Amino acid sequence: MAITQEVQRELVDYLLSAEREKREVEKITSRYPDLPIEVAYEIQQQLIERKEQAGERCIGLKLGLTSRAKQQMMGVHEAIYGYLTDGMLALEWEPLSYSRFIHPKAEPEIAFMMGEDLQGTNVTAEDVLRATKYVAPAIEIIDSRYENFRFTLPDVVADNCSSSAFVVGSKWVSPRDFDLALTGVVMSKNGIIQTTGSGAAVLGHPAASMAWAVNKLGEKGLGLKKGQIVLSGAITEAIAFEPGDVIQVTVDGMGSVTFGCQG
Ligand code: OOG
Ligand code: MG
Repeated sequence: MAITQEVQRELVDYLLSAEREKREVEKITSRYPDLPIEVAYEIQQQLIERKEQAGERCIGLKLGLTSRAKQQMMGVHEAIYGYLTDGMLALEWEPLSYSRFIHPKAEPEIAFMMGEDLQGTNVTAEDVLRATKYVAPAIEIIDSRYENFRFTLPDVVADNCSSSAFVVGSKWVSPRDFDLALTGVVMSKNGIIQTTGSGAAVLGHPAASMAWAVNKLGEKGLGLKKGQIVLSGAITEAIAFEPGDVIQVTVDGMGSVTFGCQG
């Protein structure tokens, strides 16, 4: 079935209403099995524009499925990117209400804050590090709008890569003080360690993962802007949580970031 502009608009409405009404929906490739990945990125773009029209502001980018653990968990074999808005930014000292989610999961990430604009199609990890002002530990909360978190690559791209919320630690440090590939990461729930990993899990180095995304954006004439935040991709698999749980991510040399979930 052809994916006309009208169908794209319908799919954006379908995903936005699932998010608003906090219910999971059937993945869109069940109806449109041949949805091309390029069209999925167009749907994602329209979805973000709709959020902007509703008053949200785009504040950065997120990478997804950059680690083998995540690719295996989700049954896909390619990285993806989506957008972060101010409506997704959660604060460490403010408990997150479970009622805003469908079936959320937390994952440990390293956040980058851009010190300069960065755009191009031959951008390297070194270029990314030069353009980065700070890095910090982060927790991304993903909440796919699809039933049981089951999707193909075009589905998850259209759904803005399951983006829902994120928390960034308050200690920001220079990326030049670390070898981010070797930096160890530990995620715990209620004080019990759940997953461990190191930055190398993310396409060899979190900055390499960012370079991949910048080059993808570059092909479309887009790039990162100074002051934007980028989540460089989950370093381990994601874990589910419930009201009453406290999730903490500690990154070697960068301290911790924590959030608590309430009912
Ligand atoms: C897709 C989003 C993945 C990451 O860091 O790998 C992601 C999903 O797993 O639902 O944000
Ligand atoms: Mg993520």
